Amino acid sequence: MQQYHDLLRDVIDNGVDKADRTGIGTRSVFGRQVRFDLAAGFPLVTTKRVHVKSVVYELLWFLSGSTNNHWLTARGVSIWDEWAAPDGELGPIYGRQWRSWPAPDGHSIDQLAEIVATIRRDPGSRRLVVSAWNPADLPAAGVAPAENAASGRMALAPCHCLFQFYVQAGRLSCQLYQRSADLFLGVPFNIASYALLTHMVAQQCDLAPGELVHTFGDLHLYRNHLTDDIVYAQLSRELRPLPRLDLRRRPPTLFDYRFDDVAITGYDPHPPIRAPIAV
Ligand code: THF
Repeated sequence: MQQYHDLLRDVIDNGVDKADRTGIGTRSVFGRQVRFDLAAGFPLVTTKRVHVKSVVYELLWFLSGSTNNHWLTARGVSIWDEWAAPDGELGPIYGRQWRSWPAPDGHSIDQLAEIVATIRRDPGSRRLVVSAWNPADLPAAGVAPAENAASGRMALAPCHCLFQFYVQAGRLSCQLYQRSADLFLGVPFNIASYALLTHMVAQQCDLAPGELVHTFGDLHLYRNHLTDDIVYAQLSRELRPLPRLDLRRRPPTLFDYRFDDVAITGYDPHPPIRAPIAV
């Protein structure tokens, strides 16, 4: 995960101070790209422990099409608690747009099911794109996330908002465009999540996992993470070997994976580093 450490250094060295929606303030750069060869290991940050259970359940939740935080809390995952309405709703975020994007004529589009079908039928397609950025469902500006969710809008605008698959020589690659990226807390989750999704889609299409290409818009470190016991502590730690990921079973569809299907071995990270999340 040298790439991750290079991004931390890049934002520290080249970032510009910027006020943000949450009021905390960031140091920010615009337009960066890193790539991970999924054959070289599973790209999980090793210089702090990443809570893989939250990553896996969050992805299964997206894949299920659910947008209700109760699904996650029932499984002990609290990473979406800060944004949910009292009934657990987060509005039409990722799960809704991926699995049932509302079409103008009232039917809904299962973007992910169509992607798997298209990769199988026409792997050379240049249209293997999934978008969560649905302008009609974006939150109203200046309204709190839970209030937006309660009124049927997205609690938060999608941060990882578009991804594209690419097949070459029997390998499936994925490129993610992330418009806004919380480098310390969110990005290790986002990398692991899309790496896992790529493994799953590859398995469903009888392909080997290729590369994950991660492209960033506003890449930032929150000011309250730029401290000796958070970001600088992590930068002082030595990288360790990447773990590996195996899918223990091949479920009938992309939507039938279960938590126990995901096996991560050889993960020996440094201890976790706690940091406050910007809401
Ligand atoms: N808001 C902000 N400010 N950053 C984000 O990364 C982010 N997301 C999602 C929506 N809004 C965001 C939520 N994803 C953690 C990790 C990912 C999140 C939210 C929170 C977090 O607190 N991680 C801790 C604890 C892990 C745990 O309890 O499981 C960590 O140490 O990693 C990005 O998509």
